[in-house]
Amino acid sequence: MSQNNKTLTVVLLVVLVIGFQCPVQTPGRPESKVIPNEFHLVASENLEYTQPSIVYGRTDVMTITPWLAPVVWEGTFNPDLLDSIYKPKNITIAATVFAVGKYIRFLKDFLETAEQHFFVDFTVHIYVFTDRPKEVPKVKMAPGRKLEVRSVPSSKRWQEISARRMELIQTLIKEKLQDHVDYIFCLDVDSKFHGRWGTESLGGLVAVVHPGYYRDDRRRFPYERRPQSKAYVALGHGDFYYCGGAFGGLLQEVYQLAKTCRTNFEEDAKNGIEAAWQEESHLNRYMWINKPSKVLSPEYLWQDFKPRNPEVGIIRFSGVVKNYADIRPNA
Ligand code: UD2
Repeated sequence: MSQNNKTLTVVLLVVLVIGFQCPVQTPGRPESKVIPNEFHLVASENLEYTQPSIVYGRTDVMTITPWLAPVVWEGTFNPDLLDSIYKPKNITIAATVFAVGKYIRFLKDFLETAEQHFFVDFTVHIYVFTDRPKEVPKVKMAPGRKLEVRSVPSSKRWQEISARRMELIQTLIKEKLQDHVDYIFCLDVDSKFHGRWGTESLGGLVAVVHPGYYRDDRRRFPYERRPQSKAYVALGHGDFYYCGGAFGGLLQEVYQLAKTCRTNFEEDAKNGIEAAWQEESHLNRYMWINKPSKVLSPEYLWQDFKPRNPEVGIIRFSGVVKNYADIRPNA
């Protein structure tokens, strides 16, 4: 080996060693906020908590998926332990909610109950998308929590309002959140919080199992069944049926999801097709291929008109009963 080659080899080795020691950083983000947030779980040595059992646990429900993602139910986690792990990380959680047209009437309850139950004592930024900014209610928020209103045009079709959310979420992440938000949840406005929704829900890509179909055979799931749609899932495929009304995770993961669902939705539109349940169908196709790293049980999005099933320990977030004919711009 020539002297020049030796020098080159040494330089390459030094670069490699330094490269392995430094965490991979997203441009423009401080080092403390990089992905280790998700993987490096440091507990305090002073915290006392109930001994976890390796042999006893919930047996009435699935608590881990076949791809080894946790399924979060009441009784599967210790909230104090999780909070003590995530608190020092100083994370910021964003939430998006759309209140277009008459759906503005649901916003007050959503915001007030979020104050009581959604990531209490954490830094939370709520982004409200509406065509009626003047009607956004004033809700007192705790220190560290804030609300931002973003104007969007009204629409004559509810399907369009629901489906355009992916595009607006993608743009919000790209233009506004990249540098200061760690996790994001995208939630339906016609819902209220009734119980804790906190650090146990954090994960890379987070999906919520739909309360309406979780006991059904997957052939009965309302996936998009036409092969010409980009949301297509064939009979006999799929894992769970997930909600369009609640999903989230790390910013980068939700960005990918929103971008893919938006592109696929637009491609379908060009071909004159609208998936059975708009963005919910595209989300279900995405989550089938890109498995969520954490699955939230239907405790995280119940429906008020349904009596609580015995396996649901607590209803944390639930859709209110609504008269579609009265609130939607079209039938
Ligand atoms: C389901 C999903 C919803 C969406 C929809 C299919 C759940 C609980 N809900 O609910 O997320 O996937 O199917 O398109 O999984 N919106 C407005 N103004 C309107 C209409 C809708 O702001 O005029 C927003 C609002 O945030 C609402 C959301 O879009 O919560 C979904 O619309 P929806 O509640 O009417 O849809 P729904 O009940 O069929």
